Amino acid sequence: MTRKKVSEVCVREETSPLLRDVNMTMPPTCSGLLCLSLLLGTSRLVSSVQVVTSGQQNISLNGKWTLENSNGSLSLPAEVPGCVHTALLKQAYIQDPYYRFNDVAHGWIALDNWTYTNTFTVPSDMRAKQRVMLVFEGVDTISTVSLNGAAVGQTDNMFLQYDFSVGALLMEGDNVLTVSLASPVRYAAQRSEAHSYRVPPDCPPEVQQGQCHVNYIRKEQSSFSWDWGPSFPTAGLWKGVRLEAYDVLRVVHLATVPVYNQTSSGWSLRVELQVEVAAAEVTRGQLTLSLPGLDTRQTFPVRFLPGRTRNTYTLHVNTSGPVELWWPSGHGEQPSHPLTLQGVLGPGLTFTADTKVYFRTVELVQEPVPGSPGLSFYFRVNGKAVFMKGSNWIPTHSFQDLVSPAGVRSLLESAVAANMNALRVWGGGVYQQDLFYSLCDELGVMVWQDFMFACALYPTEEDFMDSVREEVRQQVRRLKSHPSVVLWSGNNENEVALATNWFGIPGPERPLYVKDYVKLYVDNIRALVLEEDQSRPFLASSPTNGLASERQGWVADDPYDPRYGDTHYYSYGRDCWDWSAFPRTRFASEYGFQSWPSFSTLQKVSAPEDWSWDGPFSSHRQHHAEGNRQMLEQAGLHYHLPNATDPLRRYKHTLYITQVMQAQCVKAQTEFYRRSRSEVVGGKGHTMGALYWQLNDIWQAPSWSSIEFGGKWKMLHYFAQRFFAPVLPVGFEDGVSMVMYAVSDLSVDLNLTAQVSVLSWSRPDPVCTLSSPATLVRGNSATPIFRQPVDALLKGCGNCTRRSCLLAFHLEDPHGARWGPANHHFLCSPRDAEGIEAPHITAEVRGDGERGYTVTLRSASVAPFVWLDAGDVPGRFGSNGFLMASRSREVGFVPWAPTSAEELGRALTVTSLRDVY
Ligand code: BMA
Repeated sequence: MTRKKVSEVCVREETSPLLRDVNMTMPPTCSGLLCLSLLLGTSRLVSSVQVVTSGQQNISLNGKWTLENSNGSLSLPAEVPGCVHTALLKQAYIQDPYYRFNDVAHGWIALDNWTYTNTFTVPSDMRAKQRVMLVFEGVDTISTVSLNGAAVGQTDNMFLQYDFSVGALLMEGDNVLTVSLASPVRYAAQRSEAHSYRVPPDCPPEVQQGQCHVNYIRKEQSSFSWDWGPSFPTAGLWKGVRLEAYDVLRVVHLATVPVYNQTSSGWSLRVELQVEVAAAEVTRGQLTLSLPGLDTRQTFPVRFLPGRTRNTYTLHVNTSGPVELWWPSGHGEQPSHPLTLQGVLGPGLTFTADTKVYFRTVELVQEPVPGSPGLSFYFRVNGKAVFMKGSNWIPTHSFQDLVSPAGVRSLLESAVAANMNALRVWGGGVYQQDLFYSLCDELGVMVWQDFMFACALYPTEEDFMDSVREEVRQQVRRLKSHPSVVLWSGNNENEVALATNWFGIPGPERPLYVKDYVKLYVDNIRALVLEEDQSRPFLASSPTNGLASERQGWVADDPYDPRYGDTHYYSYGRDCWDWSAFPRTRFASEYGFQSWPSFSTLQKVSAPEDWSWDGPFSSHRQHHAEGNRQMLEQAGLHYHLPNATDPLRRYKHTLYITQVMQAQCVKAQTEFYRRSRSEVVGGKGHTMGALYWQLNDIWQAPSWSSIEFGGKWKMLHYFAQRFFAPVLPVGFEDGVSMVMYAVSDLSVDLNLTAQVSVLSWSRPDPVCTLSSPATLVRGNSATPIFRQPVDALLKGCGNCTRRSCLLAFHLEDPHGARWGPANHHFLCSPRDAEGIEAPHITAEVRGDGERGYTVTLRSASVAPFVWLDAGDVPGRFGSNGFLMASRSREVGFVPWAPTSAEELGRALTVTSLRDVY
């Protein structure tokens, strides 16, 4: 066994100026990433770490509390973790907040103040401990905490864990703990009023039916409403509460960060152990770190100073053998390496920790691009350029206590099933729970992590900044062990809000706001991130020009410049089939189109009188001004709009057509970005990322999501599975020519031909077929593979015209093996197509719970956008929303809950484009 040099660094932590006599620790939900146990004691979780401290005693204060409003007219039991809304719901004081118009009807809840009370006893041996800490893993948001009538402290940031030292206040017998929560809406209004100048926006657009001044409160920004979400300004104890009593020390936090040394080609592991020592003297002992799989082990002395200290140990990894690296999904495996910590701290106090470590490097590459005036913008993982494919993640529920682990897992698995390798945790929501990041580690999902600031300017007075600084420290420490997190990003769209003056700030006042912007994101957030974690890149905003924005004082003239950084691009009015309208960007981190969720999802929160496109429910749920009109206008460019005489049928068809429009629009845009990865045209291109807006929903409403509230895939998600495939044929028209590219995210080179079938709309057999010469398609490239004038192509093929025929194509190697999914190209809008017949598709369901289910479809003619909907039967189809160009087709169905062929058959509906008019 080789012994390597180990270094130890001990840094005394400054107590946050935010709260006196209050220490802050990490939100302690265990993810299994790191499991530390101090033997012979009580187990507890410290930021993904399971800790057992000898002599330490913990009492959970989760469970039943009581809840009262300000005038005492309401008093009810309330579950912790939880919030006022869910407590009221559980006790049947209110109806389902998501039902119909209840978001507005329940608006009074957020205007009142609420007090949570818990009465508990503490054993005498626990009270006798040197220190007893009252730990709140998360308080939403503005509160005063009292124990037995004495003030303990205050909270003002939902994203912090609060630790209060309460030993002296505990009594024999009943102890009464109260948390008095102020109305978040009134608090935000007061803060805004007290501020010496306006910090816009004041209020959200009226269509969102939301609350004002959310930027003044450190709370989920979308909880005051968003353009896809309701206004539920929650209040509550949204994470766990407990007492921790100890005599010697407690572990506050443990993090591991692998560091690669380019010069020596070696790895070291930074192990950070934050401890709190109760005694007035130094606690000494020994710590052994070992990576058994990598033949690496070292013991060294430890000295923990009194108070809270952060101790860093650098373990040099023995690299005589290979270190298996963590890769993003599609680029390799995600191997973890067990790490053991063994500590001995004086007589009787020992601890062990079993954790997982993943090794990978990540860089954000911004360097000159040959033939282009700008800079590149792409992620290099383990030295390899990786095209980021994925979407943006928003809060999965308005009430965080109702977010289930199964729901999080289902969404992440759905992302990977759709060939995504990246998600951006968007800055208007919440830092996700540990489980989210652990699953991303395991699944190979790269996380672009925003800090929680979005679409607004922010105040920068001292108490606000103190709170933000603590938030950044805690969140970075909590998340930095995760290989999935590849980027810290300061905010969502706040650079562009300033640059393009969204809020109408008069010219002379602009410097004041720019100064605030730089103070918040650069002088504070960025500085802290660099101090806490240099193992991954930091970006101040999204969209941004990156280094070019920095050179312009962090606010670029045009942060949307496609030659630098990332872009967000939305255009609802322009024809989305016209790819020339899309920005040829370095990196598309947001773009998208709205659609409505399926009928089965809406039915749960609506009444029959709501089931019409023009009714009050449809406009109530639409929080994006003119959204419903825009969807149908965009759809109307290419499809006949539904015209059934039966109102319910027409309504359902309208929901369907919005999903067709959305899927096809996002497909067109994503294929453009993917095929632009290898070329620079007019100085633009070299696109290395496509993260469409947005993955998931917060409630049952129209939005940009590809997955509905509840987990059901929209048509877009099935499209994403194809348009994000590792190898993909992309077809488009360039001037007079039909062009095809082969896009490959594989590392190997391929020799491929495009196999093209010209189909007639009127019958399911190819009119003719042709193939391109074999072309070398390099790994990680987009390569032109086929080009022919459309006229010539059609002329050589029977009586085909643009209106009567369409193209289907796929990629093949010289051995006839197919690479990637089939694709197709419409030569005219389906609206104008000649010969589309009603396909009269029939469906037959076979199978059982063990083998899964198969749906056999039979069609009389070519049918575009064939949509199978299993209603309320949860699960997903093997393929959906497809072009049916054969007389029969089998489609698999994977149920997510027990069902039967009969049940699935009863629930199943099949719709295709020709069925809606
Ligand atoms: C971007 C996002 C979100 C918004 C979306 C759709 O601005 O960052 O704020 O929901 O576009 O409008």
